[in-house]
Amino acid sequence: MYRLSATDAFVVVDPQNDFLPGGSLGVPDGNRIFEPINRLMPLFAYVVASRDWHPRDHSFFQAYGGPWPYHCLAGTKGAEFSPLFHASEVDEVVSKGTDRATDGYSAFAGTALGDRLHAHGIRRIFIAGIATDYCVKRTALDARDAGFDVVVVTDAIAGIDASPGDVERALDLMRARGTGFIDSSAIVKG
Ligand code: VGL
Ligand code: ZN
Repeated sequence: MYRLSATDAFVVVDPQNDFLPGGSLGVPDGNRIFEPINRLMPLFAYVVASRDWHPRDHSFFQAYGGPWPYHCLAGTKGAEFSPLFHASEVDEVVSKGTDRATDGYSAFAGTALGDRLHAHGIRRIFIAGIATDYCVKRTALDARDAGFDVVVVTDAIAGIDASPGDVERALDLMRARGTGFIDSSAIVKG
């Protein structure tokens, strides 16, 4: 059981149309994350949502030799938060992958998020969102490196698993770096 306090923040990674069914990089069962995410957001004093926000000439797109189809082009419908996501609960939106050379997997790399959370007195971060094996993983690892305690909400994440086992390996790596895991039902308001 985790009892929340003012030093806890909730970081929701990339709840965007392109990562959900119908999107260009849609995770088939992605929409199931919204019930726990929407239920948890009001319990936190500080809520962050990251968004993948790429220029069209991003070097990680297949058109430029990268691994990904076009997705989350800045300002497009695919980059918008899902209508299933209660975006009015968000205190801070962090855009990432905004320059063509950065993969943008982490909500911390090349953003002010770490400094801003430290400035807010945040010590522990709960993480949910998409995709477990990319942006959730990188965000959790960078949060650990930035000195935060990190807890991943297991029923509020969804993965791509392009190579079967990617999600399992991502969970193992996060665990090895000191990330905790919890079901949303065990998180309660302080
Ligand atoms: C992501 C692939 C490419 C993610 C972003 O949000 O996990 N995955 N860009
Ligand atoms: Zn991306």
